[in-house]
Amino acid sequence: MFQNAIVRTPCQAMVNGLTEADLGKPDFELALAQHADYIDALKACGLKVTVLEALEDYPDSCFVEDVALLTPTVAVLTHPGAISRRGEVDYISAAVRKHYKQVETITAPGHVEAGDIMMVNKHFYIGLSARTNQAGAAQMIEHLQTHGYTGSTVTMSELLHLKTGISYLENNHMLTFGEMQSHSDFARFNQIAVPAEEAYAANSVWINDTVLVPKGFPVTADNIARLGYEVREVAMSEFQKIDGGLSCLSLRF
Ligand code: CIR
Repeated sequence: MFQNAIVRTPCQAMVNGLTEADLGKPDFELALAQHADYIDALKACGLKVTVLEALEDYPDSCFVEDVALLTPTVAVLTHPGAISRRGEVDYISAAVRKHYKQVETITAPGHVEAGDIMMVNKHFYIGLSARTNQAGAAQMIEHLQTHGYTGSTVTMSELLHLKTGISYLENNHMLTFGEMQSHSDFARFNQIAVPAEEAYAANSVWINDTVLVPKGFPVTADNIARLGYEVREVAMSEFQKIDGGLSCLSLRF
């Protein structure tokens, strides 16, 4: 069960966030409203939410999930592959250190963005992407092993981050999209296949037996509800325009 979450208010510069999506520029006011609703959803799941201030110098800084990995006992500050995002790490550090005594770091030439990391019980799957390299993954696995966890790398070629295409919903259930559906690493899980037209919903988040699902993907929402979970939809259109998924907007621990 999770008790806490950390989020960061989107800055006005978020309209210029990194993106490969061809969906136009975000509407900043609508993004703020969607972010507020996201915070409400976290609170409805029973989490105490720390809201950090906007960082105007870092357009993508609302995607806090990428700059730290939080486990039950240790936090690891990452070293993002995206150069424009590296400075975000210093700003998340203080908030993380308030909650964790044990804090490790990833250093160059290692790159890690924690959107590439999926926790399944005490094991962490680490996607090798344009943002997370082998050196970074190796450092991460070493830190995890020091603290009693295990880690392994996952090859991938089509997705921005590992969790863009896969989400663990606990109880052996896993949402999978595209290349993740035929990946041997995940064959043993009960896979809920996300159809191509709902690809964005492959990034959904289990929080204390509620699953947050982006709004507008009814097939996936229904499939998750059928597993017995409470489903809460959250409008994410403005974050989707800059390639941000539901999980990226918070650190949960
Ligand atoms: C980026 O490209 O870094 C941001 N525009 C989106 C980051 C989304 N984070 C994630 O999927 N974990």
